[in-house]
Amino acid sequence: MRRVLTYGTFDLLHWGHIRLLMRAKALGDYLIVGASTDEFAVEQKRARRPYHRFGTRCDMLEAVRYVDLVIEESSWEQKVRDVQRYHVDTVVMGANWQGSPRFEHLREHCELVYLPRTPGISTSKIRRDMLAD
Ligand code: C2G
Repeated sequence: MRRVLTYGTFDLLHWGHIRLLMRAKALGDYLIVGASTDEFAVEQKRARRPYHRFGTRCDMLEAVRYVDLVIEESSWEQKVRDVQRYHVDTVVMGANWQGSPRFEHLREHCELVYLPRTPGISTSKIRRDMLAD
């Protein structure tokens, strides 16, 4: 069984997120999603906290047909441990992370795949568009 792992905040879950999860699942048989805690989301984006709290974002991810397990993402350092603990074959991230030292070191432990982002949609665009209405 090929096990795939991806990370994200997945706030205001949208089509770009769903397409990422769909394509990540297609790379294996079991998809694990590391969802950022509210604190980690603020720390790594240096922005306001997510609209949906961590618990809600986890519940929404668990309702997505491609997702088999949701785990907490609370630090950058946890990723090697996650790969080992969950026997992950492939880590998948959107191409905005391409070449990032936050992920490149994982190549020593598993396959690393970057997928093209879905153009024209993002959580921040949704926020902006809602304000403009
Ligand atoms: N994504 C995408 N297309 C979009 C928007 C997002 O493919 N239009 C992808 C991102 O590239 C990411 C995933 O969906 O792989 C989740 O996106 P975010 O919630 O914005 O997460 P991000 O801030 O990229 O990850 O360890 C990483 C952190 O959790 C933050």
